[in-house]
Amino acid sequence: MTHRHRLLLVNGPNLNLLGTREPEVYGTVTLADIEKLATVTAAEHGLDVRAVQSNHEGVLIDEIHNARNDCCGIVINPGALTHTSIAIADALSAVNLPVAEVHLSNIHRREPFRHHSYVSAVAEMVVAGAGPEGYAAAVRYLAQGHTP
Ligand code: CA2
Repeated sequence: MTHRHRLLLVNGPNLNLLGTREPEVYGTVTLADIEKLATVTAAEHGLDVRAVQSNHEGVLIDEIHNARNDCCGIVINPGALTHTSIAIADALSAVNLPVAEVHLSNIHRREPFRHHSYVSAVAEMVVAGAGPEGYAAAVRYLAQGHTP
C-alpha cells in the first residue's frame, strides 16, 4: 500500500559498529540512537521512518527500490560506498524520491579518497561533519518538502 508519510533511513557498511570503535572519529552514539533520533524528529513532522542498515550493497539497492512503493524521501549514509558505488547512485536516481545524504564526519577534511561522493550528484541536500545531528537536519529538510 502506498504510504507517503514515511522516510527510508539507510545506513551502509560498518555503521552497525557505531559507538563501539573509533569514537574519536564517529563519536559514541550507537546506530540505534541515530535511528531513534531520526524517528523522533520525523514524528514531529507527522512522518514515520523505516530504518535499514546493511553491510551488503545489493541489499541496500533492494531497500532503495522498495522505497518507491511507500516512502516520500530517503535519508542515506552510504558509508564507504559513498565513494565507490555508481550502483547506489543509480538506484537512488531510479526511484525518483528526494534524497538527503548524511555523513557523520566531514569527509572533505579527511583522506582525499573520501572527498568524492557518487551519491551527492543525486542528492538534494548533503550534510557532513555535524555528527548525529546531521540525520535530524536531513529528516527536517525532507519533511519540509513533504506535501500531505
Ligand atoms: O562520516 C561518515 O558518516 C562516513 O559515511 C562513514 C563511513 C566512511 O567510510 C565514510 O567515508 C564517511 C564509515 C563508517 C564506518 O563506521 C564505523 C563505525 C564505528 C567503528 C568503525 C567504523
